[in-house]
Amino acid sequence: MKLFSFFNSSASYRVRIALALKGIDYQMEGVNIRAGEQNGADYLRRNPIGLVPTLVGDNGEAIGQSLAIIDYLDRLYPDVLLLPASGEARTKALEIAFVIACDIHPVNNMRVLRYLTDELGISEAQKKAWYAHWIAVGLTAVESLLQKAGSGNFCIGDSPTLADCCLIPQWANALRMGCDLSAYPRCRRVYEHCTSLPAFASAAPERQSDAVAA
Ligand SMILES: N[C@@H](CCC(=O)N[C@@H](CS)C(=O)NCC(=O)O)C(=O)O
Repeated sequence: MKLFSFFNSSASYRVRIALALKGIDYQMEGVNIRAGEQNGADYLRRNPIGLVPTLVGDNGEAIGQSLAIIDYLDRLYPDVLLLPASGEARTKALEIAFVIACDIHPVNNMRVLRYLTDELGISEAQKKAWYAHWIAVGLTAVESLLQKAGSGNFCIGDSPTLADCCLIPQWANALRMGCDLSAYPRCRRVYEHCTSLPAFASAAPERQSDAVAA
C-alpha cells in the first residue's frame, strides 16, 4: 500500500493513525500541499478533488477521502475495527467523526483560508479569528457529544475508534494555530491519552519523513 500524504495535513494524520493502530506496513509519498503538488496532473489522476490523502491499495486502486480510506482499511483488516461493527457505539463514533470531518475541517482547510486571504483580502488577524471561531463552534459540540458518550481516555468506550482518529489531528491543528482550548477538558483528556500511545505517536506530523519547518 502507498499513502500519498502531507505531514501537517490532519486528514492524512487520521489515516496514518488508522494504519498504525492496525499495524499495516505501507510506503509513504509526500505531497507538498503548500507548494500546490495536490493540483498537479499526476496527483489529480489519482484523486480528482486535489486534496490529500490518497491511498493506493495493493490492487493498485486509488482511494481518496480519509473516512472512506479508513472504512476500506476496516474491511480489509477487521481485527482492529475503528468503526464499531454495530450498535450505539458505531453511531456515536460516526457522529463525532462527522462533526470534525464534515463541519469543522472543511471551513478551515488551507484552500479556504487562502481564498479568504488572497481573493477576498482578509487580514492575517481576521483569518486567525475565522479559524478560532469554527474551532470553538465545533469543539463545543464535540465536548458535549463526549459528555453524552461518557468519554474517558478515548472518545467512546475503552479502545480507539474513528472518532479518536479524527479528534487527535483536529486538536493538534488547533494547538498549532494557537486556539484557546481551555473549555474542552474531555477532548484534552482524550488527546493527552491517545498521543501517549505508540501508534498515535508514530503518526504525528513531526515524525513524518516529509516534515518541514512551518
Ligand atoms: N474530506 C477530505 C479532506 C481532505 C483535505 O482537506 N486535505 C487537506 C489537508 S488536511 C488538503 O489537501 N488541503 C490542500 C488544499 O487545501 O489545497 C478527507 O477527509 O480526505
